[in-house]
Amino acid sequence: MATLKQYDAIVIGAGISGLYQLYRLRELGMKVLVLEAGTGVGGTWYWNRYPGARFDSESYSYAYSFSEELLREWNWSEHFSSQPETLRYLNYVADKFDLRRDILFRGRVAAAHYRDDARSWDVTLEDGSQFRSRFLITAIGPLSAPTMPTIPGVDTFQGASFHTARWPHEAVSFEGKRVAVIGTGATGVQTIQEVAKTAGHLTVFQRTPNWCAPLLNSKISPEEMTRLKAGYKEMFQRCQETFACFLHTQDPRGTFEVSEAEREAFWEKLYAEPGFGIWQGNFRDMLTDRAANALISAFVARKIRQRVKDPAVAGKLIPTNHGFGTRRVPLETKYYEVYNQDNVALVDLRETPIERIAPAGIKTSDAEYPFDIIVYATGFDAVTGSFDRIDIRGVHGLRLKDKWQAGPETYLGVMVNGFPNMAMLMGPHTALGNIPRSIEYNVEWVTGLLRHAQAHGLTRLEATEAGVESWTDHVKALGAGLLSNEIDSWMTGVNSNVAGRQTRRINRYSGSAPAYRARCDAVAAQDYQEMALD
Ligand code: NA7
Repeated sequence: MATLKQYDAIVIGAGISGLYQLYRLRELGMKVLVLEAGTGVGGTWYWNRYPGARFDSESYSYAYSFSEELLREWNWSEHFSSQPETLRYLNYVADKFDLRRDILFRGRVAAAHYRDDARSWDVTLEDGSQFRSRFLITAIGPLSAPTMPTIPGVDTFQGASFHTARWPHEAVSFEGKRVAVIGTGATGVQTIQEVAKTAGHLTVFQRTPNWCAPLLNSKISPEEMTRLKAGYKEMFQRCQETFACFLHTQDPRGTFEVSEAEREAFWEKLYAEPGFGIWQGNFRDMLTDRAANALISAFVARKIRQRVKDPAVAGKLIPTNHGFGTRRVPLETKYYEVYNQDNVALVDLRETPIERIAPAGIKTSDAEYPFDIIVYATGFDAVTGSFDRIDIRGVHGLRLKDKWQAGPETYLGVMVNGFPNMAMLMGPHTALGNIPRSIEYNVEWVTGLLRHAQAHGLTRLEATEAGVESWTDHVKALGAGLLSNEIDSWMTGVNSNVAGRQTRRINRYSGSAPAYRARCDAVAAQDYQEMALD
């Protein structure tokens, strides 16, 4: 063990959070190593190269805000950036701040074990190499453990098949091909509308329709970019003030406080505006009041019926088991119109479930469909899945996966009792929302904690049991009354393809981002007295 390479901090993951954490820890003069499974930086935007992948948040609101110079230098070409451009941006950031020299690529972490005698973490890669570090920071993302469906025969298919989050680096052509897409979440929707443009024939296998709304993306002219840059300060300030750090935030009015005509006009306006406004900027009671939710759902259902020519197909595309906004709203670009195309068919798996994947295609309860390509847009083992993949052990060898068996328990979404010197970025029970905004705050808070440790010679930082209990209770209480917590989705931790993930749990902090920051700021202002520091 004496030969282990020693670091002050090891960060797992070189996505948006890992890159920024490295930048900040360097400022503390720390010796930092970032371990990254991929061959490049970018995390989510490195892995998710599927056709049509792009932001649903405004590009500029999603960018890093910490460097004036970076903000001045980088120009976005579209209001909602595509994956290739976003990946270029993150590479630009890595180059600009010379981050690569502390990143080990192809370094997938298999295990991280805390050793109380050394007050350090021993980190082991899949290839067996080992490192030791005082602090361990997980920057592994809430949506980074892809899950394949547990349909029999998946391995027997003889054509090409891809999970959207493991898309090859080379372009895949759909020209003249018979293509299947399984899954109609935010990823499936983006994939379907893109693949439909060129596929010989596309068959969409839908188990649960989602409520989608128009993205209304457009190009940014150089003049507009100049104007946007001039307004960056106010824009980032607004993101700090809104509920979930988006440019959009709840309308203070209740659904029934306005006349029917006003309501309709408001919804028409939101439906015609780019981005998440219709989800994040709707009436304040939309996600808590059943009658209010039913009304907006009926409005969006009417839109779907207007856009899809065949009423039977439209009917299949309208969700019946959940209301608008209670799952993540996929933003779309002519998604519904895809079903008016001659080369696209929709298979409703509630009527005819998939029985198996066959060597030549997909067999449902009533037909066999031959395919050249199958795309699995089947999602992720969300929030805790990326932790479960790593053998993380704390004091006395306690496994994090076991500790969280009944659901995650954290202190501020950042620390876990029994796992000293480990901090999580975008972990369970932290404020997510517009992710980079939340990431910057998370990173700065963790950096503040480590700065405090440095200044006071502290070598063991741990959340107390009481601190964890109080935060976990708080997060659960915040979730009470939210219609989204009554629905199966990745947000409630349900994944039909993962053992033990069939029941809903509270996976996310659902309070406001400003309230989250106020709570964390208060802890820091009191020198982290709530924690066990030594
Ligand atoms: P999601 O939103 O979890 O969607 C996964 C989709 O795959 C969803 O439509 C599922 O249907 C479907 N699915 C999963 N397993 C199966 C099987 N076995 N058979 C048929 N259909 C299946 O993941 P996304 O990648 O779209 O998006 C995740 C988030 O990433 C997104 O919200 C953004 O925030 C970024 P189901 O609804 O479970 O019936």
